[in-house]
Amino acid sequence: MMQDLFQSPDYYQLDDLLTEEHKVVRTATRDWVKKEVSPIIEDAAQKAEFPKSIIKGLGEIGAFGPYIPVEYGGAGLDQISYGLIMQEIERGDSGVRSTASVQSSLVMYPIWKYGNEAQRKKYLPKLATGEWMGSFGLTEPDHGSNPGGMTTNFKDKGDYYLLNGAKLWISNAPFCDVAVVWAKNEEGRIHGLLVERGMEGFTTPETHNKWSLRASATGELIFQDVKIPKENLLPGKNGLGAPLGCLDSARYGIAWGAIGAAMDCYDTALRYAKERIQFGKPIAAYQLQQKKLAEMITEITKAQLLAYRLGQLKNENRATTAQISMAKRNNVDMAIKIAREARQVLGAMGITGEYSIMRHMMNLESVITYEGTHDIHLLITGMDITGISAFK
Ligand code: TGC
Ligand code: FAD
Repeated sequence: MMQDLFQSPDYYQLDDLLTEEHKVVRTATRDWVKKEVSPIIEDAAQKAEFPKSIIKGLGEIGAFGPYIPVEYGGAGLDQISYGLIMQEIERGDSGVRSTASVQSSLVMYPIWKYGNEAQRKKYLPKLATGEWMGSFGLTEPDHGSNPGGMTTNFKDKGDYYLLNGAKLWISNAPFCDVAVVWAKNEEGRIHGLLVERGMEGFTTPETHNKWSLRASATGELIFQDVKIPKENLLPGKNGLGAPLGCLDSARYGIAWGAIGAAMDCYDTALRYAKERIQFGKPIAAYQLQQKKLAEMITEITKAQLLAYRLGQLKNENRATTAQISMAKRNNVDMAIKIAREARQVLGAMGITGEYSIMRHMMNLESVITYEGTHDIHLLITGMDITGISAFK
């Protein structure tokens, strides 16, 4: 079993900026990850299985809906606490953070923001404990970066809606109890529908043979003439802006989460470099290895500052989509580069499951693709600063 020796880097004394509540939340999550995730995650990834045994614990530490009000079962925390929880969970594994992100920002968030009171009361408390698990269906086989082109659709049949179509690459799909599904009505307007497991014509086959996010279950959502009760439509917002609003919240969490993965790679590489002797000296004594480690801690520190400031703006409801997009892009790119460098510091040992680095590196290939690819985020910044969309 892998021993978790993680020590968190804090080169610019960012802890001074955190409140006592932030630190308590972070410590509780870090301790839980060391106890419940680190001992099992390598095995789960090797077997390509999502470890369902941790769902209850994720609910208990407040990882499902950290910022959702307490009256709906959430933890009622601020955005920086939410970020710190995502950082600590992704320090363990991006796939586990994915499960928490999807549940919180892509399932609970739209029900909280766009749902009515009956929907909030029915779904949110059960989602907060993990008694029910959710998924978010936006991407389709032919519409990934361009979700506005989706073809999944529903027709008003008087007593119910009839849903047809398919979603692909959906985290948590194979075991979700409820899916937030984005589909077009007969006028071509996008709406969110709550589709529950057991509804006739709704299936969720798992996607196999992934080399990335192996400890997270990914699948399809297939709808063949599914009858959706009318009370399952989210009434509060429609149009592409509705799912994109959820992505703002999830991308913010990823900007923090990626720091966790990078910290784990850096910390592992630093410890290894100080212990590994070659040519009579620890490899940490050689300039080329020091350059790698010095660049890693510099990039982590810059990413921490970006995430912290974004958290302040989020707390004040002032963070823009473009600011969130920049942090997601920068921090995931930073993490994937650190993972690649850190793996080299470990030489051959770096390719084994004895250390977490290769798993982080492979996971981050999904993280740099989902929630908007690196290129799409570059174009979002490009559009923001020039005023010209280069998407179409
Ligand atoms: P565009 O014309 O820019 O916008 C369409 C309408 O939406 C409005 N809008 C927003 N509203 C609220 N919040 C936002 N963040 C918004 N961004 C845009 C916009 O004002 C407009 O409104 P209206 O009234 O004028 O119609 O849309 P576009 O078709 O040009 O596309 C823009 C683009 C490419 C940036 C966008 O579609 C995009 O972000 N594409 C990337 C797709 C993506 O990120 N998919 C993620 C799927 S979910 C996922 O990956 C989960 S992984 C989770 C895990 O496991 O952790
Ligand atoms: P494409 O859109 O086909 O893009 C292919 C390439 O073309 C990319 O490099 C892209 O940057 C580039 N490209 C596309 N358009 C442009 C352009 N206009 N200009 C320049 N370059 C462009 N989706 C969900 O809805 N829910 C989920 O829970 C979910 N979970 C996921 C889990 C995993 C493990 C993965 C891998 C994906 C998940 N996704 C999910 C889907 C994810 O959001 C999409 O994969 C992503 O949005 C990219 O879409 P695509 O894969 O179809 O790539």
